[in-house]
Amino acid sequence: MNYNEIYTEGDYIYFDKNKLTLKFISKYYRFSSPSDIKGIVSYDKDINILLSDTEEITDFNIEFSYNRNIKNSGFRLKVNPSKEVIIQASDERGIKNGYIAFVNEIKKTNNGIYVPNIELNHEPSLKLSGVIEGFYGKPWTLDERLDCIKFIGQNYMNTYMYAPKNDIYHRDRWRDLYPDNKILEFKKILRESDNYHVDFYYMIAPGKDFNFNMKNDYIALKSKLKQLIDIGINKFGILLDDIDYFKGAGCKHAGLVNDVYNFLKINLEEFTLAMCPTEYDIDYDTPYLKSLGENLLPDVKIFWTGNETLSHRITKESFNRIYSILNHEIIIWDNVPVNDFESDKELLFIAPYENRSPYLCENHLEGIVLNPMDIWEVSKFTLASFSQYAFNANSFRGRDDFKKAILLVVSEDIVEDMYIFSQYFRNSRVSNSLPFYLIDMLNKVDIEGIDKELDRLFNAIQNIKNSNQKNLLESIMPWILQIEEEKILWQNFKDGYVDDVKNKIKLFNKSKHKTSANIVVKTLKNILDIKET
Ligand code: LTM
Repeated sequence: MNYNEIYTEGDYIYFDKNKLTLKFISKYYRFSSPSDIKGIVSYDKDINILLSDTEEITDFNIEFSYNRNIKNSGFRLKVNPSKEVIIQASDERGIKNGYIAFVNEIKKTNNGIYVPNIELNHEPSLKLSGVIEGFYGKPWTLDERLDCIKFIGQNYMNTYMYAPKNDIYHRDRWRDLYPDNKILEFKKILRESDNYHVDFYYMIAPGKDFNFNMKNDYIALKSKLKQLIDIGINKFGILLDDIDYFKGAGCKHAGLVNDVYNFLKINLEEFTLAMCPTEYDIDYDTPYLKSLGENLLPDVKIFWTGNETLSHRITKESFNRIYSILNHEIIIWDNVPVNDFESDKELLFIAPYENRSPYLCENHLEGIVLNPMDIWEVSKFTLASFSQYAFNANSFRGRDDFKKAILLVVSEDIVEDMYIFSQYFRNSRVSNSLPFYLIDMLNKVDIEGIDKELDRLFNAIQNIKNSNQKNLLESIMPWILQIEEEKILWQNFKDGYVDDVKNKIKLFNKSKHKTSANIVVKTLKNILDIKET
């Protein structure tokens, strides 16, 4: 990760062993113990944090202290030659972030452990960053959600929003209370969120059939929210996207959300409320947005997806326009890397976070959450890239930094292979669907080049298959099989079975798993002059 400020002081401190001990000194909470600061004790199993009254001689003292001036869960970290680690922050999440930064700066080798004398000062660019599970399709499993929360917390992000369109209790049957087994799942999710300093938001989408004239619907909505308040949730969202609406809806929608706001105020000491308007993907003024902005209570945050549903780019100018219309803090609901739209379902998006201005972070942006694919394992890549943006938007270069992002997801030995693989799965909604070198190869119909390229891709796939990334491999397997079919097709072409290839290629159009690059089919159609059907 790129820190705002980093100073190194000479050499590393070397330890001829593979475990470190730290003595815990807290000026943050008096009389506390390491386990009072969630997420630090378990973060690295090779580091043991002992109580301040330990008799043992430790490798370092680690001191946590409060500094009210540090923003966005940032931190100051100093490792002194006198074997003292000092971490300052203004909240516990910042303390945890500082500790993660410390561990990440340590180098472990077969010979021992090297700890740098270093000073880091950092404040993340985004106040709120993470995921909104808000796609159409099969909702994630509990395990996937827990893994996502861990991933968010361990990569300096802080928010997970629950909004799966196909959870019937979230949208179609929003009036119905959750059954016990689902409540139990929420409790587990809350516990995990707490462990990783992640804020959990529960979203409800009553808009498909909410009757604004029926008192009972207002009551049903509050009863549902009360069920969730009772298990400890205090961050909510009312989603009114993808519904039919009517003239005057802006005022009615504001009224409904305000009513929920007042209800939360009575029931909770502290809470956050966000809402997604029906017009969430434009940056020009409308009667709906004017009325919504004017009538909505000032504390309510509003979702916006950019100036399109699947925004190709999000600029500062566009953001400023929508802010001046809504006059409320905005959370960008960024529809990447989601692939639930039309034929995107056939694709995977393994691409960097791109085409978003670094200047969005200024002023009235509350934060950004990404809407992922229903395949969690594969969504990690764009999320990892986004975490670099959220951490330091000014220094972020999505494509150039993508290998580093991949390293946040897979082990070092297959980073290069995964990078090669990812070139075939660019997100065409946001960027070009092919890297330039492939565009050039296709333009020149460079058969030899394509041949070499396919070998490179196959070699990468083989290495990924041989790695121990079981969940990832399972998730991408249908696309790997498709690429293997394409390789056979290519070989048939090279062996001269032209008629056979012409027949088979039609089947490829119907395949449910495609790559954005699709180089074999594109090239063969070009060479064999096969028209699109
Ligand atoms: O984007 C929003 C606010 N709503 C829906 C999402 O649920 C859906 O996943 C995306 C992408 O298709 N489009 C939407 O309109």
